[in-house]
Amino acid sequence: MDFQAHSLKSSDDSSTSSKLVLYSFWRSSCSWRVRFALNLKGLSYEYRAVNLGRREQLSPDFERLNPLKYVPVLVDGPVVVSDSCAILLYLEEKYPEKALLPADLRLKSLNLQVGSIISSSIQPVIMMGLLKTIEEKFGPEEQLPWAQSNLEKGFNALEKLLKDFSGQYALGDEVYMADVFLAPQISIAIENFDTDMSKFPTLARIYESYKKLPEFQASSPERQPDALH
Ligand SMILES: N[C@@H](CCC(=O)N[C@@H](CS)C(=O)NCC(=O)O)C(=O)O
Repeated sequence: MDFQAHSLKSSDDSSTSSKLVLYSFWRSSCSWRVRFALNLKGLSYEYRAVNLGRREQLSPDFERLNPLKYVPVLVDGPVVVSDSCAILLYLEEKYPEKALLPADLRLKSLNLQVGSIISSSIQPVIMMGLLKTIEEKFGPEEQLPWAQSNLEKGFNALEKLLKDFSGQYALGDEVYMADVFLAPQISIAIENFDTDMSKFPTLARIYESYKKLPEFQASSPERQPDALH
């Protein structure tokens, strides 16, 4: 763990190596989005693990990188960006090759809408910290139904939104930013929360396409250096 190296205040630290550094936790879906996008763009990066189980995100050094104390954080030379949405938009501008946002305005806004539904209305209401609070306040048996009902609400909306636009992937036959948000979220819904995907045929179908993508496979939790097998 080395959070110190990037907690420099200087904004003109151009001497810093230009290699991208990603602070990530193997099981974090927000980190997974960024890993998937970096792979799709063919950008190599150094992986720095932040062990959320050991609460390393609360250390003063990490807090200097992200005052909200969440992963992921991306460091690109003097630029430090936290929050997966901000990171993805940063990457899209800085590294426009293999664009994840299409030029067509309608498609672009649908991509942003899918990302926003997942990052604002699904992930925050099923995140580990909140589920722990639910367990403490209402009992362990309340965790799973809470997560499942919130996933179902979000997935119902996504299914309706995407069914007339999807192809091999969420918005046609190209992989876009919507897919970067969807793929980890669907995987987590299935693996961690036993979500019945037969209710969401479009999402279930495109998830089969994601599983075949080498960029997605390489971004999966169990392939990360900090994975506990
Ligand atoms: N909106 C943020 C959310 C980040 C977030 O919730 N990160 C979680 C892991 S997916 C985290 O660091 N949790 C640590 C904690 O709850 O203390 C993003 O998209 O990056």
